[in-house]
Amino acid sequence: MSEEKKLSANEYIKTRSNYLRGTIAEGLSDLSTGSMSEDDQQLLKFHGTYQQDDRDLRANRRKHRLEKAYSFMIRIRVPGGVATPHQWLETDRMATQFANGTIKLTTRQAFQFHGIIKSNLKRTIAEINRTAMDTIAACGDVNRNVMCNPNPHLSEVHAAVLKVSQDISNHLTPQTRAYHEIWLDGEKVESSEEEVEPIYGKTYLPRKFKITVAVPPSNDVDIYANCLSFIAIVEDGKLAGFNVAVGGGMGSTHGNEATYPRIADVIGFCSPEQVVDVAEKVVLVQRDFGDRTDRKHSRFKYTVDDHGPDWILAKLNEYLGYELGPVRPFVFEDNGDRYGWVEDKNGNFHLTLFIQGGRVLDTPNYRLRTGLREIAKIHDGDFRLTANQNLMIANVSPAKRPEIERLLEEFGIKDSHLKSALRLNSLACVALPTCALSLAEAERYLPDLLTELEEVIEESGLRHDAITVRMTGCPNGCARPFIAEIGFVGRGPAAYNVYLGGGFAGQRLSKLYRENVPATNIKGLLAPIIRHYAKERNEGERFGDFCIRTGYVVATINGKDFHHHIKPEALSAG
Ligand code: SRM
Ligand code: SF4
Repeated sequence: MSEEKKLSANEYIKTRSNYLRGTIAEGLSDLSTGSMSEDDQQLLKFHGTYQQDDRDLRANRRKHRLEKAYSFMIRIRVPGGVATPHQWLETDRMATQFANGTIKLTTRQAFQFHGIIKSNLKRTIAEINRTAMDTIAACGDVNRNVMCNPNPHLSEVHAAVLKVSQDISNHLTPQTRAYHEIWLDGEKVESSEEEVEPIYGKTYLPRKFKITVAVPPSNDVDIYANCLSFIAIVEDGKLAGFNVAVGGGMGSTHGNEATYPRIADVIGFCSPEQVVDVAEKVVLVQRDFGDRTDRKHSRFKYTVDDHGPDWILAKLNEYLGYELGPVRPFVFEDNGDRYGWVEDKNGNFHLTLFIQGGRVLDTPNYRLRTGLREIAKIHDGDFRLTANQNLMIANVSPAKRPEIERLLEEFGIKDSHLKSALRLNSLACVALPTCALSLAEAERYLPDLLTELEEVIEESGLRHDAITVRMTGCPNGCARPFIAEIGFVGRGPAAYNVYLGGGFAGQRLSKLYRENVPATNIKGLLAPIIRHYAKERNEGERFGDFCIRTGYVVATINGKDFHHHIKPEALSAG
C-alpha cells in the first residue's frame, strides 16, 4: 500500500483557521510586539497583508538587541487596474498618514503600501475599504488581482473585456466573513450552520492562482506567465470569445531543478458568456488536483506539467459539462505599454506615463507624487494601473487636457516617457529593503544599471529600439524576468544570473547566459552583444530573437522548440 504523503504545514494552518480567522484579531491587539504569530502571518496574506521588517536596519537592531523593525506591506486589489481620482487621492493620503510616503504600482495592476506598523494596520485596511477598494485575496492561496489590458476606452471590445475581468474577480473572491469581522468590525454572526466557501472550501487552493485577460495584439498582461488567461478574439469588430491559456508561472528556486518557470499552453476557446464558468472550473481542477504536500510544487503550472495540457483540457471539459472549442488565431506583437497621449474614437484622451519601478514618490528633482495628486484633484476620468508598473491618466476630455498638461509641465512629469526605449521597457521588483526573500537589489539598483547600459545603447544608435529588460532580487520572478529579452535575477549581494533570449511579446522563456555575475561586470558582459546586435541584426529583428539566431543562447519552451505565435496559417496547416 502506498504511503500517503504528509500535507504541507500551511494546509493545517488553513484547516484550523476557521475560514481565515486564526487568532488575527487577538494578535492585533497585543501591542507588546510589532510582530504577529507565525500561523497568523500566513493567514494575514489572505487578507492582503504581509509582515516584513526593514532589512536595511537588521544588523544595527541585532547589535542593540532590539526586535526587528517590523512593519506590514498592504496590497490593494484593483481588478483590471482601474481607480477613480478619489481613490487615488485617498491612496495618496494613506501613503503619508500610515505608510512610508510612497505608493508602489505593482506588476499586477495593484497598489502596495510599505512600512505600516501593527497598531495602524486595522485602521488602514478599514480606510481602504471605505474608498470602495479592498485587500481581501490580494495575497494568499486564492485567486489574485485579475489583470486586464488597461485601455477599455479604445474600443467597445476593451470595455467588454474589462467587465469580464471584474466579473471573474468578483466571482472568485472568498466568501468568508472573517475579513469583515476582523478589519471592518463586522458583526459576528452566531449560527449553527457552518460557514461555506462555495468555490474554495475550507483549505482554499494549494497555492496562489493568477488570472489575466488580454486583448491582442498587446500582451501587456503577460498571459504566458499566468495560471489562467483569456485572450480576446475579435472577429468582424465584435468580441467573438476568448482563447483559454493555462499553466504559466515564473517562480523557481536557485539550485532546485524541480522548480522552474513555465510558459502557458493555449488549450481551447470559449464564448464571452462562458468565461466566468471556465475560470471557476479551472480553479476547481487546481483545487482538486494541485499538490498540497509540497508548496514548491503546488502552483497550477506543475499540475499542468504533471498531467499534461490534454489531460487538463479533458478534465476541464468534464467539470464544465461541455467542451471548449478549438483555439482561434491570434498574434501578440509586444508586452510593453504605449507611452504618451492617445485619442479614442469618442474624442477623449489617455496618457500613459512611465513610472520607474512603479514607485510613486517625490524626489527633490522630480515631484511625481505631488504632481499626480494635483492632477487627481481636477481629473474627471480615471487612472489605470498597467501590468508594467506604469500609470495611465485615462478618459481625459478635450476640455480638461490643457489643464492636465499644465500640471504635468509644472511638476516636471510631462517628459517622463522621453527616455531610452530600453528603460521604457524595463521592470524591477521591490526586493530590498522590504522583501524578505530578496538576495540582491532590484528596484533600487536597476535605474543605475540602465544608465550604464544606456551609454552602450546610445553609441550603438539603439536609443529608440525597444528591448525588454527585467530585474528581480531572487528567482521568484515578481517582475517576470524569465520572459524578458534580458533578465537579471538576484543570486547574492550585488550578483545576478543573466538571462537572454526571451520573446519580445513575452511568448518565449529566456535561457541562462551567465551565472552569478558581479553587478560591476554586467555592462562589460552585455556591451559586445548589444554592439553585435546593432551591427548585424536583420531588418526588424528583435534583440531576444537575435541572441538565439546568433547562438548566444538556445531557445526552448517547456522543453520543446518554440513555435512563435499562433498564426492563422499555422492552424490551417494543422
Ligand atoms: Fe511576487 C512573493 C512582490 C508579482 C512570484 N512577491 C512576493 C513577496 C510577497 C515576498 C514574500 O513572499 O515575502 C513580495 C513582496 C515584496 C514587497 O516588499 O513588496 C512580492 N510580487 C511582488 C510585487 C509587488 C512585485 C513588484 O515589484 O511589482 C508584485 C505584486 C503583484 C500583485 O499586485 O499582486 C509581484 N510575484 C509577482 C509575479 C508577477 C505576476 O504575477 O505577474 C510573480 C511571477 C508569476 C508567478 O506567480 O509565477 C510573482 N512572488 C512570486 C513568488 C513565487 C511563486 C512561485 O511560484 O514559487 C513569491 C514567493 C512565494 O509565493 O513563495 C512571491
Ligand atoms: Fe522579493 Fe524575489 Fe519577488 Fe523580488 S522577485 S519582490 S526579491 S520575492
